Amino acid sequence: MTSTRRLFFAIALPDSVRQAIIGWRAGQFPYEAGRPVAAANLHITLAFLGEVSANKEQALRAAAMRLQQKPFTLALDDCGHWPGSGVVWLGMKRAPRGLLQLAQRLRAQAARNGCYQSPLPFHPHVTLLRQARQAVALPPGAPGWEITVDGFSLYASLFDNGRTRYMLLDSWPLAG
Ligand code: 3AM
Repeated sequence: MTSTRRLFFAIALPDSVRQAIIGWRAGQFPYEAGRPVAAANLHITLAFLGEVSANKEQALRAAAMRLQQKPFTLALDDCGHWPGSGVVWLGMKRAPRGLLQLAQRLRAQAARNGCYQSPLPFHPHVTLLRQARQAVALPPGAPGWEITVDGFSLYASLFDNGRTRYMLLDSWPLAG
């Protein structure tokens, strides 16, 4: 039996922004709104890869290394709720072209390597709360934290002691 890991490509958020987000979140949402995602787990998913074998992981890493793209900035200035998936999220009123391009390239590579990719449109976001299936009073916007994205990362999603934990495996710079 070959072992697999549950992997995804994502943008890591700077520690200062993660801390600012959890401070803001604590003041915006009551306890019963949903289960807060741990500060260490806040990220923007670019491409979910699913259960990946070591061979496939190697191919995906090689593709990530070949990817050439310039850094870009984004502003987390929007907030919303998807009751179906029970997710309250932080996002962007206007996602920068660089972000959409990066995700599109990684998702195309993932699909080429046999990782199923959802046909639903890509909505870049940071998941703030999970299990938020009831109506949630949303703030009118979000403070608009600006982030310079000069790289992207590969994470493994682990489940231990009843908790999901994301382990950073590798990062690649954006330059080109
Ligand atoms: O970035 P967020 O939190 O929205 O929901 C999972 C998380 O997304 C998502 O991948 C990210 C890292 O775990 N995810 C989990 N299973 C998935 C699936 N089958 C999935 N995304 C798409 N298809």
